[in-house]
Amino acid sequence: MMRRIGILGLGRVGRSLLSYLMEKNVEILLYDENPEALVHRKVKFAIDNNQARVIDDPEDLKEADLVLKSPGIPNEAGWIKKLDDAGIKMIDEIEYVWSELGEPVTVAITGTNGKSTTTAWIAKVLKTAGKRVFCGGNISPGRPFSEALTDRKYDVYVIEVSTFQLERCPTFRPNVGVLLNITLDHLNRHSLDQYVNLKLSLFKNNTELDRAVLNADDENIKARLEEIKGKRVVFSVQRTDVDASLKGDALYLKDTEIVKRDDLPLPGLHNVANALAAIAVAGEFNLPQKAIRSGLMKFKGLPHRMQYLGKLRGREVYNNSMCTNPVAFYHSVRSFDEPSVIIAGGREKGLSLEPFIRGVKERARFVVLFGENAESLKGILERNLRFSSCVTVESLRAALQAALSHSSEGNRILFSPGFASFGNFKNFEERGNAFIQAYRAIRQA
Ligand code: UMA
Repeated sequence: MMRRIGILGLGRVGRSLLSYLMEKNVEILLYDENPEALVHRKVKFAIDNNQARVIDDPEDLKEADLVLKSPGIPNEAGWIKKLDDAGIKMIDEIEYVWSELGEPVTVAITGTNGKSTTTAWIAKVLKTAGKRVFCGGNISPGRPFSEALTDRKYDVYVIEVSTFQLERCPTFRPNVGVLLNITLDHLNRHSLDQYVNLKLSLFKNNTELDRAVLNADDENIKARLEEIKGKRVVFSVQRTDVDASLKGDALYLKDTEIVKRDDLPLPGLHNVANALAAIAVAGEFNLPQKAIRSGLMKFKGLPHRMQYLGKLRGREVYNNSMCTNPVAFYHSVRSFDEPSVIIAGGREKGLSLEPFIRGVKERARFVVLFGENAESLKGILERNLRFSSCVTVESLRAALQAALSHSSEGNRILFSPGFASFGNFKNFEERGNAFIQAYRAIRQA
C-alpha cells in the first residue's frame, strides 16, 4: 500500500513539505485549523489536482503512517495528545528533513536571543571560506529547512532551530550544535525547566565526535554544562581560558587573533558573543584565520535586527523590531554606550519587566511608547524610576515624529519594542516594515 503522510499546519513549513512530497509516490493528508490556509495557491493546486487530501477531523490522521507537525502547533494541544495516545508517529520538520537528506553535515543554532543573526553570520563565514551553505530553519525572513530537500547541492546545512522545532526530534544529531543563551521567553508554551531541557535536547544524541558550542557566561547553561554530551567548545566575553574569547580589543580562537572588536560590523557586547560563537564553529571546520575574519567583517546584518536605516534630520535611526522580549530590549539598548531616544511597547508575554525598566534607566534619553501596553508601561516607568521623559502614541508614524521632536541633531532613535508585535501586527517583520515605511514617509515629507 502507498505510504500515507500527514502534514499538520500549512504555513511556510507545511507548504514547503507539501511541495517535496508531491514529487514522491506518497498519499498526502493535510490538516490545518484555519480554513484560510487551504486557499493558498500551492495548497489549492495540490487539492484541486488530487495530489493531496484535506481532512476535517484530526482523528482521521490515525490513518497516516507518519505525521509531520509544524512548529506553531502546540505540542500540548488536546488533539495532538490524542494522536500520541493512539500511537501515531509524529515528528518535527527538522527531524524529517535531516533524515531524508541522509544526515548531512549540519550546524544547528539555538538560544533565546541572537540566534538568527548568529545563524546568518556563521553561514557567511563558511561561505567566505568556499563552502556551499544552506542557511535557513526558524530564521525569518528565510527558508524553512525543508526547502533544502528540493535542491541538494550543499556541503553544510546551517539552521536556526527554536524550541518549538525540537520537541519531536528523536534522532536529530547536528555535527555542531550551538547554544547561545537561555533566558526566559516562550513561557506561555513551556515552563522554565521544560524550556531549558528542550534547548539542551539539541545535544541529546551527541556522540564523542559531535560538538556542542556553548556560552560560558550564561548561568542557565553553566549550571547544566556537565551533562551536555559531545565535545564541548566554549566561548565567553568574560573569560579568556576558553576556546573563543575576547582579549583586550580583539576576538581570539585559542591563541590566534581573529579580528579586532572595532572591525565587527554589528554593535554591542552581545554581538561580540555572537561573533565568538561563529569563530568557535569556524574553528571546528578548521577554516583559515583570513577567511573567518573576512566572513565576520563582510556580514551586513539582518533586516529588523539593529538595522541602520539612515539619518533623519540629523538623527541616526535604527530598526530593531525583532526585539520581542524585555531581556532582548536590555541588550539592544545597551548596544550603544550613549543613551538613545527609544520607541518601545507591544503585547506582554507575562515576562518580568525588570530588564525593560533597567534598560530605560541605563540608556534612555526619552521613551516613546506605542502598542497594547503603552499606557501601563508609562505608569510603571513613572512609579519605578520617576521617569517622566515619556509619551504614548497611537501609530508608528506618530512614534517616530514624537521621537524627532524629543531629540536633537546627533542623537540616535532606536526602535526596540521589547514586546511581541501581536495586537497591532501579524509578526515582527510586518511591524518592522511599518516602521521603515514611517521612516520613509517622514523623510519624503
Ligand atoms: N495552525 C493550526 N493550529 C495551531 C497553530 C497553527 O492549525 O494550533 C496552523 C495555522 O493555521 C497555519 C499553520 O499552522 O496555517 C502555521 O504553522 P506555523 O505557525 O508553524 O508557521 P510556519 O509558517 O510554518 O512558520 C514556522 C515558524 N513559526 C513558528 O514557530 C510559530 C517560523 O518561525 C519559522 O520561520 C518557519 O516555520 C520556518 O522554519 C517564526 C517564529 O515566530 C518566525 N518563531 C518563534 C521565534 O523565533 O521566537 C519560535
